[in-house]
Amino acid sequence: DQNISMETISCTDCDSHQKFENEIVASLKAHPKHLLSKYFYDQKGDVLFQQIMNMPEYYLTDCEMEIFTKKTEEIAHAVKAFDAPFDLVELGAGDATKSSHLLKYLVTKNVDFTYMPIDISGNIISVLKERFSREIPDLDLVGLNGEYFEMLDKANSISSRRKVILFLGGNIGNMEVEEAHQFCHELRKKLNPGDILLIGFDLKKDPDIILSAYNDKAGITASFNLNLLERINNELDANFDIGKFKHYQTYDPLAGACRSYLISLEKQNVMIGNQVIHFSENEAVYMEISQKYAPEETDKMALQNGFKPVKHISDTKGWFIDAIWKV
Ligand code: AVJ
Repeated sequence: DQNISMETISCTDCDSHQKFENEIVASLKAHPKHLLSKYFYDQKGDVLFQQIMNMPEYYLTDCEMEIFTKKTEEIAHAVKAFDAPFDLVELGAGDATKSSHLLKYLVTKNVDFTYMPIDISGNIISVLKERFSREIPDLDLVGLNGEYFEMLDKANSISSRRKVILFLGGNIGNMEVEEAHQFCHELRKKLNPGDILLIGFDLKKDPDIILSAYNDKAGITASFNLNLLERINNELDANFDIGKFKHYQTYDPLAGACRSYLISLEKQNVMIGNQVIHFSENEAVYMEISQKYAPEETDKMALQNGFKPVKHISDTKGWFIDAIWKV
């Protein structure tokens, strides 16, 4: 990589084949069987997720896109972008379509900042760097390829500037509520007074609207879930027959929990390397939670974990909020 203002730092073991294998085998030997949704994002998974974001049913991206396009200036002021030079760290940046609006705005306003996208997918980081080197050539960018906290430590070690953290897309929804609290607590410990978190929450709403977003007619979400079995076949010498599993989605309006499963259509054995995993007929593999929140619940989450909730920036439908939390 020639461009020093666009380097990428990779973690030591995020691409570790061994860690992937250990976690996959352990989660399929656990009771109940489950898989970790962070592993959805290989090259094909990245493409499928982009297709999900483009589906008419998947309102989350549209809502947050509306916030980032129509309320760019409000966001910039809320994160105190004009006060002093800072690092803009994005957790799970993906293709950064939403944040690109903020980035372009800040570059246009000559704000002194470094954009530090963190993503577990090395593939998406290189896609992003390639695109931004053309679209926002004046952007100072350091790609961080790895898991959130390890890479946040990296970000703190290479720069002591004030941090503004972006955690968009309702990514926090991929944690159980208890885990999300734990996550915010850990995140708070890595931040300093003056730092700001902008965190996206998908809100509780008409259950039919939520369920359709994860149970699309075209079956893209199904392919997205099934793709992890293909990834395991490709990377771990496994022999899942993808046709012998179906995607099953639920939404519990009381808990706000939207969950996906893969159901084994028959009694079967699957090999992963030399390990046998037995599935009974109709056995479920729990894949992912997409947790929905009430606005008050997000304020409580902030307060209980050492943040001060400052404001909610919402779309016009009131379906999604980007919450501003101060340290
Ligand atoms: C990446 C967590 C925002 O849970 O809505 C979309 C992932 N999974 N469809 C979500 C996802 C199935 C998505 N997030």
